[in-house]
Amino acid sequence: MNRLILFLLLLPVQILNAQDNLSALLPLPNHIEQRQGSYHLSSNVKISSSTAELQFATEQLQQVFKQRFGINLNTGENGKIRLLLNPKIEGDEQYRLTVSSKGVTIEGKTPAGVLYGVMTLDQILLGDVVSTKQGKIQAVFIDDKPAYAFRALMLDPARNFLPVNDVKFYIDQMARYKYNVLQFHLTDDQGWRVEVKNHPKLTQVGAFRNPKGGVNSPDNGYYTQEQLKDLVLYAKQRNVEIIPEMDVPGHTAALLAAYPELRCGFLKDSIFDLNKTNNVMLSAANPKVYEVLDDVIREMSTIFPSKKIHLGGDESAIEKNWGKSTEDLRLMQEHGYTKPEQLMNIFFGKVLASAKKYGMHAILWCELDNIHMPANEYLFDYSQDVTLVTWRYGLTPKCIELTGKKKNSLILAPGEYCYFDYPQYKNDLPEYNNWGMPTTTLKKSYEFNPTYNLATSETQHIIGVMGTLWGEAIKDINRATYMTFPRGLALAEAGWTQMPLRNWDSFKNRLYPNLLELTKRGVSVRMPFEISAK
Ligand code: TNX
Repeated sequence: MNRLILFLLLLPVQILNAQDNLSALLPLPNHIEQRQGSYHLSSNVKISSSTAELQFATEQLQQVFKQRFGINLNTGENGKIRLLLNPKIEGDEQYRLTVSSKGVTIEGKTPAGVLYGVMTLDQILLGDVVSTKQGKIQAVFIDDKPAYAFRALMLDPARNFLPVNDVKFYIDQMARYKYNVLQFHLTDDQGWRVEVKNHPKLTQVGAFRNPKGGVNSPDNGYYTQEQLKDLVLYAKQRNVEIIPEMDVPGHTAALLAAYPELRCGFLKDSIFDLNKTNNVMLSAANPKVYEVLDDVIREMSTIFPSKKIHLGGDESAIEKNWGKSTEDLRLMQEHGYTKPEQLMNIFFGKVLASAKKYGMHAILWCELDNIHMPANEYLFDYSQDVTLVTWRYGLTPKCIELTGKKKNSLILAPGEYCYFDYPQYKNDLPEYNNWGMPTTTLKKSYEFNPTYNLATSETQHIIGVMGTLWGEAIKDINRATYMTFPRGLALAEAGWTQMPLRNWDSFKNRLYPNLLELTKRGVSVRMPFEISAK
């Protein structure tokens, strides 16, 4: 390990408390070298960028100088502040930031890397109040790249709709902390939030669960395809990829409110409403189900260029729905199945074939069989090309082991660390949610170790982490950011910074300037008073 980093790690907490150029870095960069001297800024200094692809990063940098030093810097040739694409840099999100007495250089292999260098420079200035006031930047060399390629937050506008501008606001905050994926939970029992041109009732019926509420009610609303395309571009500029989620075959009351004929046969005559039940399921035996889902996936593939789609697969009430109708029983007999759970193989066999047909890579919530069947097995035989997300409380180690054996890529969203709908502090309003979830304190979130102390060979299939903000009690964007921050800052560091460099006391200190900065930007955050109390 670099001796300087080791030195930094051993610095007593009091010294880290001092405001300097490292005191607001979050997530902590993986390689930092403090250097002698500083760069003195003057207002006639220019910013030079090596290509037009760096325009967005350049504009962001101009804003940084404006905000931190109060000066407007022009762009031009031979500037002392340089943004460069450097093909010799290895990682797609890697950046090198060099500040010396001669100037500032930020290099990356891609515009995303350069943008991350700009974000880090901004945090250097945020932390180093004294130098910034004197119009200078302390010399430093940072060569940084993420621990994990997939660093996601999940928003759930299915439960309570979030207008498009609020989602953009959320993406802005994500990007500052180097999150690069927004998983967008667009459908659930409480709402279908995405326009599907071939099946307009999905939104006409499924997006308006409160007819009296009007368009400003969080109960109602959906995104048009045009809005989503615009959102995708907005996110891409900030190196955030949007992955849509259509949750099937459970969590489908909104879909079934629009097209009740797709319900599984057994429940044909039962009464249910949009929002009122979460036990309904799509039929596995009705060919129309697959036609509709094929259309949905095809239309999504034209909106989301990342070509990834999350298809749910969680919490299906199989025992209440499947394996009872004559159609289901016939299907089971045909395939020699003895358990209704096995119909999942048919269901996802078809749905995943649609994803493949449209060039989309599928992601599913991992259901371990110990919920429905004997322990230590998958609920059904996920094909190897599916990426799974582990989420159930306490089951992640088992899921890491099983996905490793079966060779599925894995995203970690364990309930005990990554569920940001859970309260942050006991009995602390407005943490209240009505399904009585356990408390996940900031400290607990920070303790998340994505390697689970396993050998590298056992964790190589882990591609990253995800914080999930389930939306049952998230009525608006202020509540969304309040529940996300600061825990989302802890998770940002779990996704970016190598475990040996992570340290709770250091994080605690770097947190405060960032919470203040978020607040200044109009982001509602929770002040974690319990950790500041002596
Ligand atoms: C379980 S986590 C769900 C969500 C709920 C959440 C509430 C998962 C894959 N499914 O539908 O919103 O619990 O915490």
